[in-house]
Amino acid sequence: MAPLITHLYTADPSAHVFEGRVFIYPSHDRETDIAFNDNGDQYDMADYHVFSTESLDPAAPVVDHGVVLKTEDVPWASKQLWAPDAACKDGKYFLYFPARDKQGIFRIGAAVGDKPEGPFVPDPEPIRGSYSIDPATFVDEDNQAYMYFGGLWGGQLQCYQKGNDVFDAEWQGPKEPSGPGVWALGPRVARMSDDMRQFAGEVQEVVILAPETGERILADHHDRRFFEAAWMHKRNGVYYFSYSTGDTHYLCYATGTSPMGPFTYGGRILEPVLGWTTHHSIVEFQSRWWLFHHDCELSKGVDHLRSVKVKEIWYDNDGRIVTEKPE
Ligand code: FUB
Repeated sequence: MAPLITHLYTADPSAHVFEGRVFIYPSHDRETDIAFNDNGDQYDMADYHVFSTESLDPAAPVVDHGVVLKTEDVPWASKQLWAPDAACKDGKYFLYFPARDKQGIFRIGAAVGDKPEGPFVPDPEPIRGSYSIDPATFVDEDNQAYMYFGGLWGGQLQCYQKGNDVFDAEWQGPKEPSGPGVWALGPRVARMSDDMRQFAGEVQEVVILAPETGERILADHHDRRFFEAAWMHKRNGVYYFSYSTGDTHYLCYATGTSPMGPFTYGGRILEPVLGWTTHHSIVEFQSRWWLFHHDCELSKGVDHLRSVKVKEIWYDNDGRIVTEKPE
């Protein structure tokens, strides 16, 4: 299957339907001479483009709306504009993005615009109480918005085991909890304020349960534990929380009856693609469900030079997502 965008390297696609079109908010990958490591330093992105299309027919053109935000625009950011997301509420559009602050700690910023294609004006400070990476926003049917976030290793989620306000530098790098009976770290969720620019309540850990035991997924179960790339979608009243398992390279999902969780592991959405990372979004468009994701086929396997793709996904009669193979 051909990438959607070939004139740039793009990754981590967050897709939304705004104003009848599909808008894609991806990372913009670029060449770098930074040595590869398991901290992800080579993922050294410096700006965001927004893309849109009126059709997911493979022949339909995808419009590049150009640069909508860059590192220099963000007073608190130093580098590494990683996976973004966007939301619309009350006629305003919001771009959410992680970046390292001047101390090298990942925070999440909000930028505001009047149109889905931007431009977006960043707030001067990151969202208070935000940390780690990969924000994913979800506006529920009652208009309450939520932000899910977090990522292990280079994403620094493991540095907050002592609390939301305590960054434990000892845990920096490609580290995570392990050992018999140790629970996996969960992603984080917070309700958003009405103006969508701050958290409205406490940041909470999202609990993902193993269906066999009803207990939390264990840290050593790398084929199931949350690593990064949170996403939320709702179908037939069921909340689907989906994510990447990182070093085992699966996209998985878990379901629940509340946007705050708990969620019960449901299975795999996508088997491993070419490239280390896998990251996605799921959106309904014209009554069909679509998986946006990335792989490294265009760059012939260079892990940090990725390309966005889209494929249709299906659910069985019990609401289980049918596992897809990369194409
Ligand atoms: O693109 C940089 C990072 O790689 C993202 O934040 C992760 O989800 C992984 O895709």
